[in-house]
Amino acid sequence: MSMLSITSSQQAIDTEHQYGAHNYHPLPVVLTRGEGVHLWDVEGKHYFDFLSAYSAVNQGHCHPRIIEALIEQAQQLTLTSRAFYNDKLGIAEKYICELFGYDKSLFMNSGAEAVETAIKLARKWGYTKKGIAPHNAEIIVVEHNFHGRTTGIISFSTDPDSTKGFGPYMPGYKVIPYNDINALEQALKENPNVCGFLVEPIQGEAGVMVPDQGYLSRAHALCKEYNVLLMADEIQTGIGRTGKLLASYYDDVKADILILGKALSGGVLPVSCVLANDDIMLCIKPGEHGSTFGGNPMAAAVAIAALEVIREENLTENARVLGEVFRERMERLKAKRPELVTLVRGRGLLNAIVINPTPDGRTAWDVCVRLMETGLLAKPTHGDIIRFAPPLVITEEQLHECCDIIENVILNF
Ligand code: IF1
Repeated sequence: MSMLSITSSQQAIDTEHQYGAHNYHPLPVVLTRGEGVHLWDVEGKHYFDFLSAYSAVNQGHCHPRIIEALIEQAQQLTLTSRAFYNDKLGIAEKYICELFGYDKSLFMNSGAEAVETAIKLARKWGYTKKGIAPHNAEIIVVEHNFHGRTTGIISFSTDPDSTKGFGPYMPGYKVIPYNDINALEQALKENPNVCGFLVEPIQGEAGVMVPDQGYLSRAHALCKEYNVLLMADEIQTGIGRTGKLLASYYDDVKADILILGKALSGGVLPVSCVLANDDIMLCIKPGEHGSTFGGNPMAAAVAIAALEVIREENLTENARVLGEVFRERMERLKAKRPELVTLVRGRGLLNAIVINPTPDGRTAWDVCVRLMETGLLAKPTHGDIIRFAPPLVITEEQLHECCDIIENVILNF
């Protein structure tokens, strides 16, 4: 069997169309190389990456420190399974526990796996520590949540595209409005079987929905009052993306269960992690949870390097400062085309603009196609929202160059 070689973008698109599931509708661009904020397609055309693989590439594409850690470990030991110890996992566990201030960590692979782990952990804690009757634990979630795509997680999604046709659904969830502290209090008051409140500190997929200042801290206070675990899904908002190491820190909140993924590996391989203190984490006993690749030595080595890069290159602070610059530029652009750009919102370098469809029916998708044609890659979410999330290594000069591209497209749209 001869190895196919891709020599044109169209050939790649056609090959994927024939042999790949049609579970995505990508922008028609075929990337072959990435470095920092830069991407190049098969024909050699350059793009600025303004999606960062949904905030998995905070450290920039192919960061040399992370790639070096990957290569070095890959030539030594890649996988032992957890049937045995390896000499890297303990180092990564200690590093991440001390960085985020928890007693224990549990490494998994995908973000969804980490969310499922957190759900099992909260339920286990509910039964063994809170005394909830078996099989009666409830977890409160919010409207427009996105926590992954397993059948368990979509059971509490409010997005028909994520749920329809995939039933039956897992019971044990209560959906309330986001950013509505009264709704949370009501849900906690009326149900003694609640073990957890699972929430994104800023909703990414919903369109970078930033809650009121104090929402998360008041939610945490209510969770404490009703003996319920606050479970922060920081898979997209964490690791410097929003201008603080965790978006929870905007409210000075330290969640009872912290869920990380994506940039935990700098986009090099799937690494996720759940953090909690002993009274929660030790509710899961040996043999009760795990995965083949979870906590493998390569993931451990890459995770340490990915977190060190965030700290040593001050990427969180860069995200905070340049996020202000970006939103200021977008607000000025909105003032020039208020009928097209109706809203700008975000924190750090997780931002979004809302695009009003034009009278002739052109939408955010068409804006993103124009951006692609002019060398910047971003993708719309939910039809009218364009998320802008460049790697946190972006310089102010590059940011202004990208804002010029966005401005040029919008003003001529
Ligand atoms: C896709 C969305 C973003 C996440 C949060 C858990 C997960 C994600 C807050 C699950 C993953 C990814 C999934 C990816 C696109 C992207 C996404 F559009 F799907 F919703 F970012 F907003 N919690 N988000 O954002 O992590 O299992 O994917 O590692 O499904 O196309 P995962």
